[in-house]
Amino acid sequence: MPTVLEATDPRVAELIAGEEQRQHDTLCLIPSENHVSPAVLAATGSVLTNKYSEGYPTRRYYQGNAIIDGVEELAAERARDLFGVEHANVQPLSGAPANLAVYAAFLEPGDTVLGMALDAGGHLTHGWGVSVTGRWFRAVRYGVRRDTGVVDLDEVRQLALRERPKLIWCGGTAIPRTIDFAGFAAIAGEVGAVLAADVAHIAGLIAGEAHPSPAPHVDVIATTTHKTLRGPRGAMLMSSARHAKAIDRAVFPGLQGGPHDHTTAAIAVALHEAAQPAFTDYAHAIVANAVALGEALIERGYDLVSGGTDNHLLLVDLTAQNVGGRVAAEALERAGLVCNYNAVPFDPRPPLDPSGIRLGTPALTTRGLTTDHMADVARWIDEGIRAKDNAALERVRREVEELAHAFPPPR
Ligand code: DSN
Repeated sequence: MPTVLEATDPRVAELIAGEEQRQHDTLCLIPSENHVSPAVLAATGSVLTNKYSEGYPTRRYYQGNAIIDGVEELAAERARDLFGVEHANVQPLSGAPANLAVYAAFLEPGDTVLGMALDAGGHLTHGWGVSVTGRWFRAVRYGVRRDTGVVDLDEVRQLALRERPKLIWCGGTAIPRTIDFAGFAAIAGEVGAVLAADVAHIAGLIAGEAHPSPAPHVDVIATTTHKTLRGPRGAMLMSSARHAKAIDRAVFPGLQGGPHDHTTAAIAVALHEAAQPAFTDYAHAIVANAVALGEALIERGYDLVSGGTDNHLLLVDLTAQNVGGRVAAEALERAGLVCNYNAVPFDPRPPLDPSGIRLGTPALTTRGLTTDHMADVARWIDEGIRAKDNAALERVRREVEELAHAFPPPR
């Protein structure tokens, strides 16, 4: 009996089935991806996608929103409880729009923003030149120290004192070490800047108490909901009550129209799951797996930016292997190990063919892999990168697939 999608649109049904099979057969090492639960998937695929609800609960521009109000209030309440904040806006459509809303809430075009450089581990929206955040605002960037690969708060402070930013970002997309929110807060306080923490990568670790929380230290917490938090593709902005109005007005009507209510429901489900004791175990297991994977790679001669990891992510510098990150990532994909090529700090190579790959353990951990499996994962990465021909990659792929089938994604 064909499913309704197979009967209506066999081509799309086939593409979705193909993607499901790909996820089933391979191991996802992309640190910003995960496998959601069947409950999150069910909410995402619900009739809530049919509704328009511009505005906020009890203040909508469309009738018929009593139930949607309940969904949004529940999601916001769960976010406040889980992250210990006074205000949560669950409407941002994804990470980049959420971050743009932070600018809209606190800055005027031309104001100065201080963020981590993309090629040091920051995010496009923290003021990188090709993003509107780097074109419409005066962006100043900090990086990491060449000798440690870690953010130097003295450098951040000097820059902040010199440039007097109105907004400072901490957090990013390729930061393998603990973020010192209190240290950033001291600097922001000294120069009177708004401090925003982009915790998209580590939100699940914060929820599971495997990374310190920014909540006591920062003005705004911006996060996506689909990485370590293991929810649908969406985002949230959280703050003290003092900033609630500015943030809400920036999201709607400042930047967005109607929120994606099916996503809001799925965020509520993910937050409920993240509030369970088992999620704390999950968050700590992610970190334990990343540390074990890092140690196994170091034993095999790989250089890790900053020498290791405190979180879910490893940034591997392949200079010593004399292999470009892109070639390595493509070879690993043929071996069933899906990662992304990534610049390393002070990378002499171009962004489309950088020196590194970025690895993460959230998705592996969701499948149930433990530290006992990480030596094999490191060996496969090493064999995939060193493979001389397709036959060698195929040998690795078969071993990867065997483990992947023994630990399927949740269904
Ligand atoms: N979310 C980023 C990542 O880390 O993959 C890209 O925007």
